[in-house]
Amino acid sequence: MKKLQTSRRKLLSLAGGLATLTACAKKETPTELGKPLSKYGDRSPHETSVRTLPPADSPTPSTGSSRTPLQDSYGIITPSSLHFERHHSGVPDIDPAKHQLLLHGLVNQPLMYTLDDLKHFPSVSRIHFVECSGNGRSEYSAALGSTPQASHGLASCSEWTGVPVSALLKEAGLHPDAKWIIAEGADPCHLTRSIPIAKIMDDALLVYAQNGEPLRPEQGYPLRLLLPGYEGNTNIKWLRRMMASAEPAMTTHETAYYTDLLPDGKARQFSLDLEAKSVITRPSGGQKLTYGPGAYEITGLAWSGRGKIARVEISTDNGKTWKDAEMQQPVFGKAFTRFRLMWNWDGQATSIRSRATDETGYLQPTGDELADARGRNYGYHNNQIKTWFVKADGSISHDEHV
Ligand SMILES: Nc1nc2c(c(=O)[nH]1)N[C@H]1C(S)=C(S)[C@@H](COP(=O)(O)O)O[C@H]1N2
Ligand SMILES: [Mo]
Repeated sequence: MKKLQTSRRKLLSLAGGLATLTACAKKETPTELGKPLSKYGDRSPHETSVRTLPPADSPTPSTGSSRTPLQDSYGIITPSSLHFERHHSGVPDIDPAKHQLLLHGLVNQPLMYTLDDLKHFPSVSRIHFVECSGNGRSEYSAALGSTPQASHGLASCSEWTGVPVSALLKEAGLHPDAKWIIAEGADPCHLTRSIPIAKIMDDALLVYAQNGEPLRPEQGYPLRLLLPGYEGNTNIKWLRRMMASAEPAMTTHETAYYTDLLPDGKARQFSLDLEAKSVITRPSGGQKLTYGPGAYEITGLAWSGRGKIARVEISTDNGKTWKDAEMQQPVFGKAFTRFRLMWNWDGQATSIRSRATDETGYLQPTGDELADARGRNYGYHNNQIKTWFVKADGSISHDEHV
């Protein structure tokens, strides 16, 4: 910040500026004009925040994930162009006019829906996060995530528009023996997951729009299953089939993957609800407190798959004491919640961290608490408290020693 001086000379030049503006308004002095109107907007060329990609020489470029730059985000909505991606066999190119959804199995009347059929139903719009169960995996290992993007970037939050799945099931007539819905994607790997019927009837949505426009191809265009608060993998993109069944299908993605090996050697299956989590996004790893000792806003994101965030606390003294952060209102259930707290940095080395409590009373665990319960299995569903280390020179790192 530069200090501005109000001198007589400044005031005179200000007056000169005003005269020029008035002249411009009168079109007396044609100057170089700006760019004309455009049909579809783009961000300023000065903005460079992007998703991180796997190495360019990956032998399997159609599988993998890209991460949202959470450290650059404002508020709670992720721009669609920066929503994280996780594809198991690439993004299919689907013609919405030809796409259909089959609903069959334990129903009285199997049905086939076009996109137009689905848009004919009363619609709902809801704000929810999507998070991959692999998000936070870095925190199990010694190579901790060095920025919010690296540690927590497999999570994003959008406004989704579509139809409650329950509306379709009412139309098809669900058989009393139906306890699961087996949902299948139209991508080459036909990703398939079994979803408990209670979840489907509670708040499952078939979404065709994201942040006010049709879904992005990367997010499942033209149709996706959106299961608020459930692990990302179950949110089947490019959805083409739902089969009502008495039993889960035991597919690859609910047996070989996305299960949690526990310390006693058994594996936990169907870890569907994502537990409360938070991360400070600014100031965070890779950034610097460039204004020296003084006041800084600490801000970040918290979310829970079990409902609303009830409280976010921040510690700026290595976890010794905690202060309540302010939460941006309104707070939505199973959505990103933006939190903020003013902090007066005294110029000493310290560490900062946040912890979230959700409306069920569940408190985000420390790394040690998580390891006691689950072991250090380098697997999925890591929601431990994330710490950023601040050095006396103001630089911030994910690691005390770096
Ligand atoms: N059909 C299909 N659905 C899918 C996937 C996929 O590869 N194919 N990936 C899943 C995984 S593992 C995650 S984490 C989320 C990612 O959603 P996004 O790419 O919109 O962020 O979609 C899920 N749904
Ligand atoms: Mo995932």
